[in-house]
Amino acid sequence: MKVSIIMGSVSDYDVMSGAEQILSSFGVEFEKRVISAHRTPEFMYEYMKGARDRGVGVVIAGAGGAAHLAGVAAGLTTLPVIAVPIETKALGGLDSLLSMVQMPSGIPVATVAINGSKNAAILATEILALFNEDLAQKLHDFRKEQADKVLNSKI
Ligand code: RP5
Repeated sequence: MKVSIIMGSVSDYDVMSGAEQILSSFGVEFEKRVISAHRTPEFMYEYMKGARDRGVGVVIAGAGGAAHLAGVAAGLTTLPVIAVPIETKALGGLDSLLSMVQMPSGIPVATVAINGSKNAAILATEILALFNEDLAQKLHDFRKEQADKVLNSKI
C-alpha cells in the first residue's frame, strides 16, 4: 500500500517535502500531487474516488489558507486522512489548524501540528505497519534511535 501526499498549492511543498523525506527513509511508496478543493474541484473528486484502486492506504493533506482540502478529501473516501495545517502569513497557521481539527462528527480528519508534515508521515507509516512486519520493525528502530539520543545526551 502507498501513501498519497496532497497539498493545496506548490507553495505548500517546502513544508510537505518533510513528509516525503520521512516516507522515503522508511521505504514507503507514495504519490504526490498539488490539488485544490476550490480551484480544481472536479479533479479533486476524481483523484480521491480513484485513490483506493490506485493502492493508496493513507492520505496526507497539507493546506494553509484554504484548509478545507483535508475535510473535502475525507468526505470523498473512507481511507484515513491526516491533515497538516500549513503556517499562513496572516494568522500564523492557527486558522488552518482550527479548520482542520474541528471537523464535525462523522467525517474524521487526524490533524497534526502546524507544519507537522514529518509526524503526519510517521503516523501514516504506523497505520501501514499494522499489516507490515518489516515496517513495524523500522518504526521500532526509529524509536530506539531517538531514545538512545536522549540517553546519550551530554550537557
Ligand atoms: C491554500 O492557500 C494552499 O494550501 C496554500 O497553503 C495557500 C496559499 O496558496 P497560494 O496562494 O500560494 O497558491 O489553498
